[in-house]
Amino acid sequence: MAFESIIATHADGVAEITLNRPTVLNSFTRPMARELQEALSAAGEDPGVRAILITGAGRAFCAGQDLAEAVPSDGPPPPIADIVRETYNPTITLIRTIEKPVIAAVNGVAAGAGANLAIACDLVIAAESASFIQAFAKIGLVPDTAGTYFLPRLVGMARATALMFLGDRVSAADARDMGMIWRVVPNDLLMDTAREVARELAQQPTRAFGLTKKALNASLANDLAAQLDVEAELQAQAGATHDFAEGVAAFLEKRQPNFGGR
Ligand code: T3D
Repeated sequence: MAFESIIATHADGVAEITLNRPTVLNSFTRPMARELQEALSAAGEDPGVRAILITGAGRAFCAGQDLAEAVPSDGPPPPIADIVRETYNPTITLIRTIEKPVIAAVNGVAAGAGANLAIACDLVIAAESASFIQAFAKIGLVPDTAGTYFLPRLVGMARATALMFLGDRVSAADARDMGMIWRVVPNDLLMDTAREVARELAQQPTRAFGLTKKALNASLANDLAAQLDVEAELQAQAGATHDFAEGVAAFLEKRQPNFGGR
């Protein structure tokens, strides 16, 4: 697929998507969002893709909304709710509903919608020099891109509120220590590490991962009884997969499983 604002490649069962507007720190325009959504949908539907990796070109991961698009110098601004509904909401919905692991490799600053795009991914690996900024209040906006959903659940209400009110830059190490992200690695190891994790996940039971995502999504809202029901229902589906049969056979035969993702 030919894109202008992203780069999309595919190797070893991993779709890699690079936000590619480095001169403006990969900030989001509506065309870039449409391309990202197209690439995510294609990766979600392609049975040859079993893990998805999102990163940024240049020194940033993503600086959120392109403010020149949001407030153009030569005309009226587009309705802000339309930007949120067209750019961010479908992107987050895709990331959370694609039944495959989605990994963010955060190579630099992730601000505003860029920070919340990262933390909506299943696994977040950041370079040591990366940082996360809830930049919205600094320009008089409310956090969007599901930040008000995920951040309090990841770091707790007290920290989420302070981060959103103060807009402080959080280092990768602090983000890891407060539970916002999974892992921090030296800058020069970021992409190798992220690709290795993605390739490893792409060899694993993809259907079980997809069902695990469903269970985790449901757990964010369910009470215990409802969640136990969800687990029983999803386990029935996992138990009917080829990968379950293969995993048990491999265990009993004392060999490594060869999961096909089915
Ligand atoms: O419609 C709506 O707005 C609703 C949707 C909202 C979602 C949101 O994401 S709102 C939050 C938008 N993002 C921000 O407010 C962050 C703005 N950027 C920054 O605060 C800083 O750039 C950073 C802290 C991220 C990085 O700072 P620094 O010093 O490393 O880089 P810089 O010099 O500020 O930026 C480098 C270039 O990128 C610069 O352009 P220039 O001077 O070289 O021509 C800068 O203008 C450009 N840039 C950075 N962020 C954006 C941007 N251009 C457009 N939009 C941006 N968000």
